[in-house]
Amino acid sequence: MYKLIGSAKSRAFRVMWMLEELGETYEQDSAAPRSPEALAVNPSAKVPAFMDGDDVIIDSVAICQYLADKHDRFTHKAGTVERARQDSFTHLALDELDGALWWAAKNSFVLPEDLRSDKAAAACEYDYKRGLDHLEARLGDNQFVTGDEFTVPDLIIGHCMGWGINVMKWMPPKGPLRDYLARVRERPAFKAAWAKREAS
Ligand SMILES: N[C@@H](CCC(=O)N[C@@H](CS)C(=O)NCC(=O)O)C(=O)O
Repeated sequence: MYKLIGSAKSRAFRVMWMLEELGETYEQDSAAPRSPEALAVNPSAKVPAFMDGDDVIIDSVAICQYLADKHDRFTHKAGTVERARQDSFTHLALDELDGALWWAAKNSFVLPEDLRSDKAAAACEYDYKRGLDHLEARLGDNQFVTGDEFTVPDLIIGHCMGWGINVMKWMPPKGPLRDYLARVRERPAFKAAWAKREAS
């Protein structure tokens, strides 16, 4: 049995979505970030963490990629050029989207108040939108980032863009990027995970 530690309103949602894609059952402890439950499995007390039996894996992307590799779905094989291209989209999602979203969040409610900057939100929005431009250029006419197949970075990008729209009100431009996001979020597994999030 898999166990996910972290609430649906955190990056644990990415893992919930991946588990729905795979049709795997799991137990969930909706532990908050920095809670004693999170600290028990992760020295930084960040969530999500994930347990496969007695083994603990930390970090949403590491967990999603682990599950994709283990079940041989939603990923290209390690050691192929396709996988390198796939991983490069995962890093685009982390560097250019998650990074900007997280720095804005840190300056809004995570960092101690005296270390927050008023200009951070505007700088992060600027940087995030550059990231979207790069994504749009690299996506081209593809259905999903690596072609016709949905892979791990589509899930991470889909989560980040949802966070951008719902929390920060950073809208993607109309056209290919919005169509891409709609395609990613139309997936039954996304909808099932979202329903669990809303019920939580
Ligand atoms: N790269 C990590 C980031 C984990 C992370 O920062 N999670 C947030 C909640 S979404 C957290 O636990 N924050 C608490 C903190 O920063 O102290 C991942 O993707 O899992």
